[in-house]
Amino acid sequence: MSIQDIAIKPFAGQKPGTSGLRKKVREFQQPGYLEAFVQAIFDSQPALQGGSLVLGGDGRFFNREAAGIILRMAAANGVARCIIGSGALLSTPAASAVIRAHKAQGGIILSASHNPGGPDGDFGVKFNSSNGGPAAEGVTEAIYQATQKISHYRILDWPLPDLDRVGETSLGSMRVSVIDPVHDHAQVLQNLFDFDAMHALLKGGFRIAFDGMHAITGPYARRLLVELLGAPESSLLNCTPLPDFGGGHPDPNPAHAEELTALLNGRDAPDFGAASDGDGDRNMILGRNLAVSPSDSLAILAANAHLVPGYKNGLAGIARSMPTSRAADAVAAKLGLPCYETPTGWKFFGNLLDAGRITLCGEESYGTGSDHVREKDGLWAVLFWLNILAVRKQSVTEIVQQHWRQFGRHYYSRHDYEAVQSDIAADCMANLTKALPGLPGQKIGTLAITAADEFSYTDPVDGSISRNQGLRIICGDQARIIARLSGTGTEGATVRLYFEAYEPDPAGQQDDPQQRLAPLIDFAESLLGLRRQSGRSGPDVIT
Ligand code: VG1
Ligand code: CO
Repeated sequence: MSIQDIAIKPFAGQKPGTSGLRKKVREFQQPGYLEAFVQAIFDSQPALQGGSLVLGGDGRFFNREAAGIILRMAAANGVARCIIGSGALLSTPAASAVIRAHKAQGGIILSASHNPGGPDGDFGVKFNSSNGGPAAEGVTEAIYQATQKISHYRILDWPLPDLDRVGETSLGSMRVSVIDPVHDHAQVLQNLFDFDAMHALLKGGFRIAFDGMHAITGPYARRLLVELLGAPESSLLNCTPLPDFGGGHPDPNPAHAEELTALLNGRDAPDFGAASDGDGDRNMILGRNLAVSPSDSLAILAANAHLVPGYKNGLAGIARSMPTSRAADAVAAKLGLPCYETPTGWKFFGNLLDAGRITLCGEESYGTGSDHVREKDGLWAVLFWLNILAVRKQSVTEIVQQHWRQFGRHYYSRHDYEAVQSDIAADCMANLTKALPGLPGQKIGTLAITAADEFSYTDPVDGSISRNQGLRIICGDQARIIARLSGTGTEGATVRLYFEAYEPDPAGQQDDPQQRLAPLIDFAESLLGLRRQSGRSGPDVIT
């Protein structure tokens, strides 16, 4: 058994983005590429030496090989114990739960989340800190700095233990605990929700459909929904994890979860539908003929949290990412709760959660979560909805429409222009940036623009400042347009445009969102020139 010190060049890969380092599988497979990034984690996080590291991924192509390399590197870098999900699997929220349950010093999650997998698809590596959450910006920066001066990586030259059998084993002097990937996470969820009430709901004939999109959530959904809540096995769609996700795009939205959406819109539809993404942190909630907007979902969970055992004593506060609609703000105002607006990406919720300032948080990109872990959590949201449905005994549609009547409706849509030529995307964003100072006072139809700026965020807990977090055009409480560049794409640039319009009057709440938002959509194009310059007739994905 020997520790090898292998020479490598400083890392030329780009900085980690919104959620870890995400690249094509082929880039990660280049000799020394994964190793350089992982060595930079060990070099910049000294607490891992002599400490515990959690490891697991979403099962995509290259997951197992990467886990093997990281295990052997962990052993060579002095990690005392590695806790790994059997089969090298862990969903992102489960990894967060495991880090917290075992008081580990950190975790490495192998996932490119909702990006497609397979040999031609994407791979990713995320580092989570000891609170269970995504590395804060300072930690990411330290890892990045370490990649720039790296000269060697350390790896143990020794065969791996059996990672498929749950139990204690070792690799060199490192203890290896192979755990059931579902157990710790299921335990946390069982402490939050009324499983008896949900069991009774399903027993009473309430039908559900859960789409695992051939990604990591299959085993989690089977344990929670079938084994613990008694849903029939037929409620599970695409719940066998596959390395290429069955060729699909594991992004739970009506565009990519077509099969489930068609099921809920068809004859004899189930009462409730849900889907999760590649790594299990996102959720989409469907009723019959209704896709709940993720921004509305956050607001509805907040307004109904008192019905759920884990939140019955009330919420400390709510946070949403800046592009997420202000539906949650309306609920916070009604409940007298603080409401925080953070930049896109879950890492910005971490300090607020750790400081006890918020209990619930969410993003427009189908992410919702709470202080139970430090990641967004797909199955948590599914159970939260089922618990509310079990108590209120109404349909998803009734609950959503009643919410709009009470709080007003925030029409919402996100338009994604994917893999745009980088210089064109930059040019369009520059057009908008230039226009911003002249916008206040102008009108979009009847809406008066009250402010236009580039969003920057000062963390209320540690005072750190994050600039360039998106361009905003604000029409008071009435409407907003937001534009930002994605930090998770792996080809060209992805431009995201977000549109929101508020309608307090119940008589005006039944329109189609695209129609209602059309003046905002046209106005954005007039400033950006994105369709014109990219030669596209419209967005690639509308959610
Ligand atoms: C996207 C979403 C963002 C989310 C991030 C990671 O980032 O917009 O809300 O936090 O993905 O989600 P971007 O920079 O492409 O807009 V996941 O499910 O990849 O961990
Ligand atoms: Co994800």
